[in-house]
Order: sequence, then C-alpha cells, then structure tokens
Amino acid sequence: MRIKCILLVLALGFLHEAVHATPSPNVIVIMADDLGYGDLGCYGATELKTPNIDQLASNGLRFTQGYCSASTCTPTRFSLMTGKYAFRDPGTGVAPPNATALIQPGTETIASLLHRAGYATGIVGKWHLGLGNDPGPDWNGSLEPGPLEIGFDHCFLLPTTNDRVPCVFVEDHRVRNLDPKDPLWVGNSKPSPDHPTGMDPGVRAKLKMDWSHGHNQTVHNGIGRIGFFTGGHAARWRDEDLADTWVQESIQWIERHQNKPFFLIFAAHDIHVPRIPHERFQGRTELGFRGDAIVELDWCVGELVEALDRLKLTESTWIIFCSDNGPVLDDGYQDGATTKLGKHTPAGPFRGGKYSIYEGGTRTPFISCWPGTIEPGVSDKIVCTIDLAASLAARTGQKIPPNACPDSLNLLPALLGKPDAVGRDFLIQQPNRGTSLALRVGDWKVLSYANARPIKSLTFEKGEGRYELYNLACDPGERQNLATQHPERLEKMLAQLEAIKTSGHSRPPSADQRDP
Ligand code: NG6
Ligand code: CA
Repeated sequence: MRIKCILLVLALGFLHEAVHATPSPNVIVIMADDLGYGDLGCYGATELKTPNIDQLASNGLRFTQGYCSASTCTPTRFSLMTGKYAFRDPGTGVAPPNATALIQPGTETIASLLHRAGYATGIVGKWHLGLGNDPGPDWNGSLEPGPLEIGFDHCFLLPTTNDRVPCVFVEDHRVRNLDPKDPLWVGNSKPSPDHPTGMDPGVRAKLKMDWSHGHNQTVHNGIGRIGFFTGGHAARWRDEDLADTWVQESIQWIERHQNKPFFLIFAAHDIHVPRIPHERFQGRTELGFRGDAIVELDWCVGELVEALDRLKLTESTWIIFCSDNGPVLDDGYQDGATTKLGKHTPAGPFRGGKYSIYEGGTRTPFISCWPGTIEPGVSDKIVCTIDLAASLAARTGQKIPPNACPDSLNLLPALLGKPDAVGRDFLIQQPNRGTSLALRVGDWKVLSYANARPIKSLTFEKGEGRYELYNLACDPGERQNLATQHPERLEKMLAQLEAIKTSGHSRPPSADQRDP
C-alpha cells in the first residue's frame, strides 16, 4: 500500500513536470529604431561589427523575410501594441511632442494579453505613442492615460523621440526628477521672443551637432530639437547617457521580476537622430555616429543577454529582436552618415528605406532566440512585428476577444522555427500615414499610390504610374515594374488590398489561436 502511494506521488510528480515542461517563457522584445536590413554583421554588414546581435542570431532563428508593419516609428509601434494596422486609425502618423495617447484605455494590447496571462509587463525606452488626454499631456502632473492604462505594470520612457522635446524621462505617470519649482512647459511656438533656437545664427554656430532640415527649435544638450520646451532642468537627460539608462533600468526591472514570467519591451532609441552615442562609443566605427550608434545598440543587447545569464534566465527567456522601420541617412542632422557611408549598405539589397513602401522601408532585421527551445538556423518565413500580439497570446493560452488585434496573425510555429510552420501568406506595408500601401502575396508585390499626396520623391510623381508591381523572387530590389505586363494580376491584387482596407480586419475568423 505504502509503495503504491509512493508510486502514485511519483507519477503525479512526473505528470506535473510534463504539463509544465514548457512553462510560459519570459519574453523580451528588443525594438531598434531606424535599423536597416543591412546594418548588422549577421545580415551581411562588413563595415562594422555587431558581435552580440550576431550571437543572438547564431543561437536563434534569423529571419530573411522579417518585417515591421510601417516605415516610420509611431505606426509600427501602434501595430505592435494593438495588432491592428495603423492605417485603420487616422492620427497614427509620427507623433508630435504634445501628442495625446493614441491607444485608449480598454484597448486590448500585447501587454494586456500577457498581463492577463499572469506576466509582469514593462516597457523601457522610446514610447512615441502619445501621453495623456486633450488638450495635451500634463507634464507637471499625472501623465495618463499611457502605457499603464493599456496593460503595462511599469514604464520608463523617452516620451517621444530623442529629436523631439521634452528631453526628460517619464516613469509610470510622472516625469522623473521634476522639480515643482521649475515646471516643465512644452509647446509648438516660441514661449518668448528671446527663447534661443537652433535657427539663431549665434546659437547655431555653437551647436554640438548642426541640423540639416527641421530640428532647429529649442536647443538642448547643444542640439536643436523638434518643438519648444522650457523648465524641468533637473529632469533633463543627456543624449550620451540614454542607452546606458535603458540598460540599467531594464536590468533592475528584470531583477525585480525574475521569479515571475515577465514581458519587457526594450525600445532602444538607437539609431534614431540625433545620433549621439556615449563618449566611449564615439569613433568606434569608420561610419561616423550612425555606425557608432549601431555598435552602442549591440552593446545594449550584450548587456541584456549577460544579465539573463547571470540570473540563470537564459533558457527561460525568449528574445525577439526587430526594428521599427528601415534606415535613413540624413534624417535632419549633419552627422556624417552620408559622407562616411563608404561601402556600407544600410538597407542591404533592398530599395528604399525609412518612409518608403519598398522593401527597404519595412524588411528589417528580425531574430527569434530562445536557447534550448528554438533550434538555431535561418528562416525564410514571412513574419511581421504586428503578429507578436496574437503569437504571444497563443503561447500563453490567451484568447483574443472578438474585434481585438484584428490584423495580428498567430505565427507562433514560424517564430519558434517548428518544422512545417507557415509564415504570412500576405503582408501589408505602409509608410508614415496609410495614404499609399503595398500588398505582398507570395513573391508578388503591388505598390499603390492611388491615394498618395504628390510628394516629389515618389515614383508616380516621376511618371512611373500610380501602381507598381514586382516579383520579389527574381527582382528583390524592386527595379522592374511589371504593372503594365500583368494587368490581371495587378487588378486582382488591388482588389485584395481594397478588401483588407475596407473589411476592418485581416485575421481570418477561423485563425487557430492554440499553442501548437
Ligand atoms: C520626421 C523628422 C525626422 C524623424 C521622423 C520620425 C524632420 C524634418 N524630420 O518628421 O527627423 O523625427 O519624423 O522618426 O523633422 S520616427 O522614427 O520616430 O518615425
Ligand atoms: Ca524609427
């Protein structure tokens, strides 16, 4: 009898082990800013070294067809959070300094889904999705709604981007280190006639880094910014210290939550302008500060990986590395990115970059690494940052409520590198606002400028026609427009694009949300 009892206890123990053999992993999404397909060693860069990200790729799955959903920051981040194409919601283009919250409380997000699954949820780094309500963020009071109202337990943020004011950190609902005697003011026009700006010749002559277009309003840390701000001096950051701060805050947060599954978005500000890496990274490459900022980002990744090793969390943590849009050289500052480019090809073999719906705008580095669970290798499955919400919901057993995350596909098997996994069979690419759109189906891709405003750089303005059609299998660089040769295919794809636009969702209702 006693032996039977012992056997039963042992059997139950084994059963328990079997059920929990793959408990919910910690998840860290590292989203780089303006990092292109060709910017990393593991994606073919030869002019700079990125050993830590390369290691992540060799320990995990490196995608050759990984995408972000838009070619600028705000819409990609909106879709990462909500699993919804940004073009469906007007006002989701690049957010200005005083933008209010673009994602309203009550919206289902990647964070709310994981929070419900019992995760600690945090975001550290760039936000750029607005804070507060109309008439604008209350910088001296409580900055809500924000991340904490849509599923995050904690946030430590660069509220917009590093080229926009205010140049302060936001922690949970407040500006960190704000002295009430020195209130923070943020606005769209000069607060007083004598407010120094990057336009004033005397001020401009002394700038640490000169601007090339825009970025000539309030000057902070010797650099002109977008927007005006005054006050909050004790709360202001130095560009050189941003990366160190993200790493430090992230590691402290991970340490605090190491005994519970955690979900962290590490939203780096590198490689976004103004590129001012820490002094110890300045000059580390021959490519100028753009290259040095990539090396700084690589260092950040190494620090996170090392912290996980130290905490013995390596095999229980799934890291997904991606970018928010493709590369740009001169994005408003004279930092040598163009003159020192040499042989480096930021977008790899692809056409276009940031702001564009050619491949270079959204086909970006994408690595999925979970040591001990994901078989290392290279994947050619089509995956997109918009799919992380549904895929992580599937991994953690969360049902997505009706109408939530309407464009996010459960690509869990592909992200985990399972045999026979499938990737996306269609993909939408959007620029800043969804006025032009591209649809990829298999190897064919249509670019539609039907609703685009006449911008000189767009090809249709140069006489290419409102539609472009490419076969990426034989023309990955999108050079040979086949629109006139294949009118039926063009028409069929435009109809499919129109259907996705008007239907309000693109995830089939039957989509399987189960853990494979
Ligand atoms: C543009 C800015 C650019 C960058 C971008 C947003 C000018 C002339 N250009 O309007 O510098 O800030 O917005 O970049 O001001 S993103 O990666 O955050 O989307
Ligand atoms: Ca960006």
